[in-house]
This record gives sequence, C-alpha cells and structure tokens, in this order.
Amino acid sequence: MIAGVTRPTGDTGTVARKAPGPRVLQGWRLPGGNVDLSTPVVMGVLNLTPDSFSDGGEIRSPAEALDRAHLLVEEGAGMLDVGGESTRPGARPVPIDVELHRVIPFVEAAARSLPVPLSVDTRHAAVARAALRAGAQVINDVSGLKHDPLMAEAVAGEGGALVLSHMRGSPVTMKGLAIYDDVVEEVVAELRESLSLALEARIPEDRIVVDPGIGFAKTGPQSLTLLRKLDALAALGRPILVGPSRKSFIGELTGLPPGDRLPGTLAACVLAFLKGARVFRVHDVAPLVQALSVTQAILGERDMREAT
Ligand code: HH2
Repeated sequence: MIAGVTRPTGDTGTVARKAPGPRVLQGWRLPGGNVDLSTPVVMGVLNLTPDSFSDGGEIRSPAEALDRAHLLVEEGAGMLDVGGESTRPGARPVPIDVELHRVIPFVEAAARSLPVPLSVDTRHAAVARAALRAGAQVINDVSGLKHDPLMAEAVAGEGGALVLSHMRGSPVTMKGLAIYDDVVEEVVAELRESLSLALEARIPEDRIVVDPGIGFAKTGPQSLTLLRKLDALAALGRPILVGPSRKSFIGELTGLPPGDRLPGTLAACVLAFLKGARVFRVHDVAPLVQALSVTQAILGERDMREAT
C-alpha cells in the first residue's frame, strides 16, 4: 500500500529524513489518526455531481457510489474526496439542500464501511458541519476559507482537518481574475491569508494542508509555473496537496479531452512529488499509485519487495 493512516504518534510536522529534495512534512493529523506522509497519499476523487468537468453524471445511485469508493480504495487510495458541487470554470452554485442531499447520506454509509478517511469537497459551512458530523474527517475548501465566512468556525467546532486551496472569486468569476505579476509569490501570500483565517479560528496547524489550486483562477501557463515552482509553497510550513487531474492545462498542451489526459496527469503528479507534494487528488488512482511507487523505488525510498 502506498498510503497509510496510523494511530496518532505525536510526530506530526517533523521532517522526513529519507526524503530527498525539498523539505517535506511527515504528518497530517486527522480526527481519526495521523496520516503518514513519509510516503505519498493518493486521494481518490468521487464526484456525486451531474456536471463535473470530467466525470459528471458517472455515478447514478448511492450503491454505485459505494462500489466506486471501494474500488478506489482497492486501487490504493489512502483517502477519498467526495464532492456534491462542481467548481469547474463557469459552474453555477448548487442550492445547499441539494449539495447536502448528494453528499451526506453517502458520507454516513461510507464512513462506516470504508477503511480510509473521507474528505468532503465543499465551500459551504453547513455542508462541512453536516459532513464532519456524519463521519468525514477532512473538509476540502477550494476557496481557502474565503467563500463562506462561517467555514473556519464550522471546521474548528467539529474538530475537522482541512485542505486550504488557492482560488480567486468563484467558479463563475475566477477566469477573469487570473491576473498576477508573480503567480507563485501571490499564491503563497494569499494562501498565507487562508492559513491565518484557519489559525485565528483555532484550527490546529497540524490539521491543515495547502494546495496551489491548479486551474482555479489560473491560466494554463500559470498552472505550469506553479507546478514548476511548487517547492515555494514549503514556505507555508504545511504539507502540500495538488490536484492537476485531467485539468485544462493538459488539454491546452495536448488538444485532448478530459478522459484522455491521464498521461499528462501522471507527469504533473510525479513532478509535483519531486517538488515536495505529498497528497495527490486524482480521478485515476491505480495508474498514479504505480507511477509514484516506481518513482520512489528509483529514488531509493522503497525497495523491490515493498514496491510489489
Ligand atoms: N480541483 C477540483 C475540485 N476540487 N480540490 C482541491 N483541493 N484541489 C483541486 O485542484 C481541486 C479540488 C476540480 O476537479 P473535479 O472535482 O474533477 O471537477 P469539478 O469541480 O467539475 O467537480
């Protein structure tokens, strides 16, 4: 298994000795235990939406959602990220009761039967609170706590862990906000603001990971720059998550539709791993588990026996 959740050891936030290259934080503390980040964690995407940009409408029933969740875990996902609202460019907001209805019954069932932690991808405090109460351990807020002023308090109050992503505006407005003098410096500065919002709400620092928000208020070239200079995010002192899976920068480079962007996704994730990322939000779990496993073996971070 490439990813594992262990009991809390109190060693979160220490620096991995074996890992070469950029400084890498070794742990992410979830309510149910410490996620060991000395090896990469693949977070499988499970969109319960009719309109997500690459897999919208694929899951048609709660039973299909659970089957897919189990399959992703069998493929090596160390965590799942469940979403009930698309955040693709131009996506219209979904009413809260619709998002709750899509996500919460699934979380209740999955938290009981799945051996890995559940993350819920939402920008809304009401959904976050209900999801954490239903058994989710992580809230993945692509707005970096900037969309719903009650979000930080909800995550803090329910004792959840948090993904802080960089974004500007909303899915409807973000395209027009992709204007930067220095995209890396500005993303780091704006993520620092998100981190401050979380810490002011008393979310413990060791429960937080940061994400540059590939494709969120970024042009294709800006997404490439962020991946090339991803190690700059280490200045924030938190583990790094990336989500380049099937995104439009790969489409701009190749002319291919989302379903044909797996090779580009793997290239982006492996490079991000070498630049210090430790959590990878992807639709295609098994291929990335293999790619990261081989990368680690080449780097001498695992031997042949471990890798099989
Ligand atoms: N990307 C998407 C959604 N959530 N969360 C994080 N932390 N980072 C990301 O890069 C990220 C994310 C977009 O992908 P997807 O869920 O496949 O599409 P949609 O928003 O259309 O549902």
